[in-house]
Amino acid sequence: MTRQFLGATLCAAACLTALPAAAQFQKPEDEIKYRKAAFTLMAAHFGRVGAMVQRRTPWDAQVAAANMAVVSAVHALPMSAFGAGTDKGDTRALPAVWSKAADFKAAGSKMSEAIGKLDAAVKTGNLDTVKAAFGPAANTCKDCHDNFRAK
Ligand code: ASC
Repeated sequence: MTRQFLGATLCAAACLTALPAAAQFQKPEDEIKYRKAAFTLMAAHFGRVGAMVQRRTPWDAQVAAANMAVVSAVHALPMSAFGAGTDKGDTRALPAVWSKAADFKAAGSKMSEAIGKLDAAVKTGNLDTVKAAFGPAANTCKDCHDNFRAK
């Protein structure tokens, strides 16, 4: 094994372990577009579960699970798209995202945890179980909107 190959292999392994789907961005505006697209997907699919929880659409465990699968796959992606230079432009992200970076990260972890619990609840197929986990998950969305997003 050449040293170059070994180096490349170790780097690939380390990078993949750190963040499996980390996107690379050419320009700050690409990064802003990316995170907004991810939030749009989350809102659409989370909203479909919410509609069932609020009885606006009929409860369907399979449909709920399919929607939560999208939320679970996408929810962590925006957190890696608030890099340097993406505080300006077509964004409502408040300066607190960067000035209170630890709080922002903690809010993201809280969201992740609540989404995980909601995903598990949806997999039980029981609407009451889903109802109990939905509110806490929605509140983590709201917390971030209140503290880190302009109105
Ligand atoms: C949603 C959605 C959000 C959250 C938030 C909860 O369905 O799109 O951003 O719930 O409104 O307060």
